[in-house]
Amino acid sequence: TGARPYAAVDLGASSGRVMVGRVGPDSLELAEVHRFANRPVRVPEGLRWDVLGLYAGVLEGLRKAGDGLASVGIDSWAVDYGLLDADGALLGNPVHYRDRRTDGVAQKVWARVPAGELYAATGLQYAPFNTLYQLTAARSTAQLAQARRLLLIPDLLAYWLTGEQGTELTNASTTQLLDPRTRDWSHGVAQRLGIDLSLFAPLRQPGDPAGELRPEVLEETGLAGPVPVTAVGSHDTASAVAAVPATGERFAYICTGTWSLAGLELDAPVLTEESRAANFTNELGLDGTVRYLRNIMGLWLLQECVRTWGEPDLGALLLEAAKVPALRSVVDAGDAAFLAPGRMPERIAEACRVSGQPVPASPAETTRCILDSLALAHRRAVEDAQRLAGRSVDVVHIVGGGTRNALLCQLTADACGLPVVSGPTEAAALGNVLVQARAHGPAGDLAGMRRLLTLTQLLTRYEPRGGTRRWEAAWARLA
Ligand code: LFR
Repeated sequence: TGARPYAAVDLGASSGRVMVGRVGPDSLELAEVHRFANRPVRVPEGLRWDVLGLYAGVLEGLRKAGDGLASVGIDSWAVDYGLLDADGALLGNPVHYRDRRTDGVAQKVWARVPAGELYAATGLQYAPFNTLYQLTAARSTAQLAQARRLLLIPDLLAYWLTGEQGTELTNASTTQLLDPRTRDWSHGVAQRLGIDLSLFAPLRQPGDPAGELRPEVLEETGLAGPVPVTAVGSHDTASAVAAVPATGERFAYICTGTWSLAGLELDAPVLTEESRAANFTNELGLDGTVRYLRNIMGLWLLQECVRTWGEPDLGALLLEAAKVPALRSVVDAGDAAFLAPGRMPERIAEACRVSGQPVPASPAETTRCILDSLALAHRRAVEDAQRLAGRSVDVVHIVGGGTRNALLCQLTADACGLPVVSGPTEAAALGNVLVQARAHGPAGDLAGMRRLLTLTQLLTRYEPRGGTRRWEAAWARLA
C-alpha cells in the first residue's frame, strides 16, 4: 500500500514480539519481525520479571523493524510495575503477578475498605495481584520507601525508549486505584489505604503522543529519527478487545492466551453487589468503553501441565484429548487456587477428587479436563455477563492465542450454545497498530477499525453442537 509501517511491541507472559503493521483504506497487514522468550526468574525474594531482557528484546525488534516507522506502540500484561528512585533509576526487578507476596493481603485491605465499598469505587474484580494489593504487600519494604515513581510495565519500557513518563489509562484501570465512572484516580480509596498516588505519572489516553526514541536508542537500533512513540491501549486485553472483528453490538468476546478474559463491551460500568459477587471486572477500553469481563485461568492450566510433562508435542496431545469422552470431570477454571506455578497435573487431579469426579489418568485425559473446564468457564462468564449487564448476544468472538486451539473453540461454541467466530490470533498487536494508525491518520472510530478487521482477517466459524444441558449439569458438580 505504500503506507508507512507501525511497530507494535506486544509482551505476553511467556513471550514478547515486535510486529510491523501496515494500514491502508481497505488493507491491514501484520508481520512478526522478532519474537523472544519471557522467562520469569525465581530469586530468594520471590518471582521476578527479567525486564532488562525484555527491553533488550524490544530494542532488537526495533532494529529488525528497520527505518521508516511512522510510530511505535507498546502493550503488555497488566497490574505489574517498576519503581524508580529519585534519579529515575529502576529499583530492583518488577515483581511477577504470580508471586506469593500478596497471599492474605486482601483481608488486610478489606479491614480498612470493605470489599463492597472497594468494588463500588473501583469496579474491579477481586484478584490477589491487582496493583492495589501488591502495593499494600510492599508497604514496609525499603524499596517502596526509596521509590519516587511507579511505572506500569509498558510505560516503563516507553520511558526507557523516550525519557518521558506517563500512565496509560486502560492499564491504569487494572490497578484498582481508578474510578471507572470518572475514568480518573480514586483519591478516596488511595487515601484510606495509605497509597501515594503521586507515585504515578500523569494519565494519558490511548492515541496520545508518548515521546520520541532517544538519540541513544536510535543509535543502538540503527534507526534514523525521529521515531515517535504513541500510547496505545497498553493493557494487552484492551488492545485485543479493540481488535475483536464484531459487526454489531450483540457480541461477547473471549481473549484467550495464558488467560481467558471473557465478557462484554459496555458504555458504562456495572457496579452492583451482584456483579461483585459474580467476580466481574470493569476495566477501561478505547473511546469511553468498559471491558466488563471475568478473568479465567485460561491456557495457563495447560501450559503448566505441558511444562511438567516435559513439553510433549501439543498437536498430538490435542488430537488424543479430542478422543476422550466429553465432560467426564471438570474443575473451576476461575479458581485463584490455580494461579501459582508448579505441580499443575496433581492440583487438577486433586480438584477432581475433592469434587467426587473421576481423576484424569493420562496427559490426554488431563488435557480434556482442562479444555472442557475452560469451555465451561467461558459459558458461565458469557451467561453471567449478559444477565448482570442486561444485554444479550448472538455470537461469541474468540481472539488471541487460543484461536489456534480448534478443540477449545468448538467446545466453547458447544458450551455457550452460540456460534463462535475465532480470529484474529494476533489481536493485541492488531489493536495496538490500529490505535497508532488512528492517531497518525484517518483510521476512524472503533467501528471503522472493526470493519477493517472483518475485511482483512482470516476468521473461522464454529457452530454449536448438541444442547447446553449437559454443560449446566457439569457445572452443578462443582457447586
Ligand atoms: C492478559 C492479562 C490480563 C490480566 C493478566 C495479569 O495478558 O493482561 O488481562 O488480568 O494478564 O496482568
